[in-house]
Amino acid sequence: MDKTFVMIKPDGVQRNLIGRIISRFEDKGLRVAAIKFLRLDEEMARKHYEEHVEKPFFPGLLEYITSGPVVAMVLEGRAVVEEVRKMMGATNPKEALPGTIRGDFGIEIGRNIIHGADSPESAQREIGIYFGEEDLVPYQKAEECWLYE
Ligand code: D4T
Repeated sequence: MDKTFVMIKPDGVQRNLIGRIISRFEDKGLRVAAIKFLRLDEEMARKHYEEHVEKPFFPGLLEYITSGPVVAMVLEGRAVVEEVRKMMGATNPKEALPGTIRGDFGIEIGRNIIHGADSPESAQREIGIYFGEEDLVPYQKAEECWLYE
């Protein structure tokens, strides 16, 4: 099964969206393979956003992402990277369509509620930042024969 990395950001936690966001993924038929509640320190945030450290928005992003606890998780499913990106909506909630997580719950880019890996390669890298091999629990759900042909 394909894997992706997803994080409910500090605003998602503060705004009581953990349950509703995870429910959307469960409703879609995606499987939680690992989950962790934690607060990022500066070192982790720099590692996570290594491609953005030189960008002008990075100081604000760093302050935001370390400002409170987050929920980090690994989700599994067929083409899960792409499916989760569709469900999250555009990076800027202003442009995200209704029906997407950012479109339904967010207003500004600096408070965009959720992160999801943008490719299988990024997913693998990001999973490695937050989880060890032993944290990923392999299992099957009974409903899978009704989700996949
Ligand atoms: P993340 O990585 O948070 O899922 O967002 P995306 O993958 O959808 O978007 P991204 O990597 O381009 O941006 C990372 C992160 O930086 C914030 N950001 C981005 C910002 O505050 N201002 C900006 O102008 C941009 C481009 C939002 C997401």
